[in-house]
Amino acid sequence: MKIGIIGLPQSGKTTVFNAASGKAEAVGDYSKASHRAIIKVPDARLDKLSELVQPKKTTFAEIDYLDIAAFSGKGKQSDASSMNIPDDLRYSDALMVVINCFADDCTPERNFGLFLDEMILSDQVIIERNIDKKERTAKLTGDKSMASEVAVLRKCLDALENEKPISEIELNNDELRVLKGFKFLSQKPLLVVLNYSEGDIGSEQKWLDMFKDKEISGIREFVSICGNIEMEMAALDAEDRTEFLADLGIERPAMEVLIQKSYSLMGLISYFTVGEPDAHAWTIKSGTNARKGAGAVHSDIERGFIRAEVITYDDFVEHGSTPACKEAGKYHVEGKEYLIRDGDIILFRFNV
Ligand SMILES: Nc1nc2c(ncn2[C@@H]2O[C@H](COP(=O)(O)OP(=O)(O)OP(=O)(O)O)[C@@H](O)[C@H]2O)c(=O)[nH]1
Ligand SMILES: [Mg+2]
Repeated sequence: MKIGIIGLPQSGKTTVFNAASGKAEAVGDYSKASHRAIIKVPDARLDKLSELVQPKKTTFAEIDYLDIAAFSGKGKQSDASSMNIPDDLRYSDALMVVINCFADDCTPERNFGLFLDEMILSDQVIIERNIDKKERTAKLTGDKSMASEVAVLRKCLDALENEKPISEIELNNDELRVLKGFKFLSQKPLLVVLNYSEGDIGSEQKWLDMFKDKEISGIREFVSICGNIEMEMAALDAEDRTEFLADLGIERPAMEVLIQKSYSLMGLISYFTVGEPDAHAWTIKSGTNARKGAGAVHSDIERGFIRAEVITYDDFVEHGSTPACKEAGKYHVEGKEYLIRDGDIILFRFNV
């Protein structure tokens, strides 16, 4: 899963990137440098399965964090064509936007508005260009599908012109298919990180309250962290980290909070495959059926899907192994329409 960390200059993007990844990139140097880190998603269930099965290898889910300086903060005055939006950002599954809530003279609501404006503007420029092109082609060729694509783009353009991101438009599956290739920024789920100062530890709720009415479940969610402290803590090992944060009155490290929030924002769950060579966590959207979910492991398994053999996590831990679960009648054979649940342990049978 790819998450792009973005925001206005000097909002603390690299600080939050360090807090999320445990890296130690330079902050406060106005360099606007981009960074990348692939982190493992901690999962106590996979630790436990690995302990029981003793596989050769244990593979955790991964998050690919990209820290990218893409926005100017000039809002509508900026020239969108000069906006530097790297492809990496367009290919992100979600965006984490960092808002400065730490400076004495910070203006979080205004900055959030500026950021939304730029995101909307960048999509608007792409849509306008494409509508022109597609309309001309549709006229020349009489291509009906092209004309319906134009209609979908117009629907989006209307919303954008009214300052509404694409993520907030109701779109059916056909319409979503038309938009897929464009990788619009304002269509991506947004995790807004309110980056507050050390002095606000304990009273950080005020920042969340400030944005309470802007939260849209599954589309745009908010979380508050103290970037500076979390960055220092992320450099420690896990045990010391939890202890130090508890002393400060911070319940869970940002590293964990950001992962958990990203999963819930995108409606993601994990299932596991366990075997002698490898115990492996796979990430899928909640509500995915067994056949489609098998595609996380390999497209061949999805294509040649025969059945899924499923054990729940609790049953596996209780009985300790696949044969023991079979004996206890805790081994379920499911068809392609079975909806995978969080924590399922699955063996796919397939034929290609
Ligand atoms: N007090 C305080 N300062 C912070 C916090 N987070 C970031 N800063 C400061 O804000 C400045 C910018 O931080 P960076 O993380 O470099 O910001 P950035 O968004 O990556 O900056 P650019 O990449 O140049 O756009 C630094 O001087 C940080 O120390 C925080 O939680 N508390
Ligand atoms: Mg930076």
